[in-house]
Amino acid sequence: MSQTLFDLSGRVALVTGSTRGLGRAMAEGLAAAGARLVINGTDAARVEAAVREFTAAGHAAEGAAFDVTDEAAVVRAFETFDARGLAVDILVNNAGIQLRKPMLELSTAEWRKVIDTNLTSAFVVGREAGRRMVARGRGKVINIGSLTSELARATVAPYTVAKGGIKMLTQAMAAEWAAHGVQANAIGPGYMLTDMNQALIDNPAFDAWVKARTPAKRWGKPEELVGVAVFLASSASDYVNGQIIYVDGGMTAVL
Ligand code: GCO
Repeated sequence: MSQTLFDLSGRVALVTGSTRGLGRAMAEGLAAAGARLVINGTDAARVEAAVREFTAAGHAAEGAAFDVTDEAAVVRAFETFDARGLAVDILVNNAGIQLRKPMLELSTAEWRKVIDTNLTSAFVVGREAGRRMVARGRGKVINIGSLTSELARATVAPYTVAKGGIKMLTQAMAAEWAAHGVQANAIGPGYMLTDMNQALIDNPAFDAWVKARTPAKRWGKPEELVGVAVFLASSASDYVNGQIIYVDGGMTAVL
């Protein structure tokens, strides 16, 4: 099997929300596989710091600080890429937030903020990247789902609905773009050791529940998403479309 299948040399990858957590780990993995990285986040200083760290590690990287929920900023960012001749070959729609509160206590504004950040943004950024990929006849979109793309958990309703939507958005992208050489797929991380989950990790009852409920009997590490991310970003997945791959220690497979 030729290594070039997984080689991302000459490809440009934009990972939204890639200054830390899962986004950072996937960005580092795509860079190690040869891709030029466009690091994104809302905090320009944090983005520049990450770019310096990638460059110091010998990776090709640049920053694009924009808020994925700000449509005008997203459109401007892609126009800037066009003006600079930067073709985004790989898009990882990773940016997201969590909000844990029972639905009966949730305001509509809170609901909308989670849906906008975790779902609508994947459509808006996906549309701008997809438009250019379709025109070029090739491209890769990787949307970040969740266990909650399949299963609900109390207190995280808008996140669950958004991640369920991510699964179907991925299939919708495949339905419309596959014929134009674009592969849209998703990754469903399980319970990963990230800042977003720190409150759960630090909660002994929740920690014990995750370790008991997960067939692998442990939390996942962000870098354990890299293999699937590189596969879905590379030629190795050229006939894979509209799929979601769970990296969850078996949690969605076993009762
Ligand atoms: C939660 C967690 C989860 C994880 C992840 C699991 O509150 O249950 O935040 O949603 O972050 O999405 O797949």
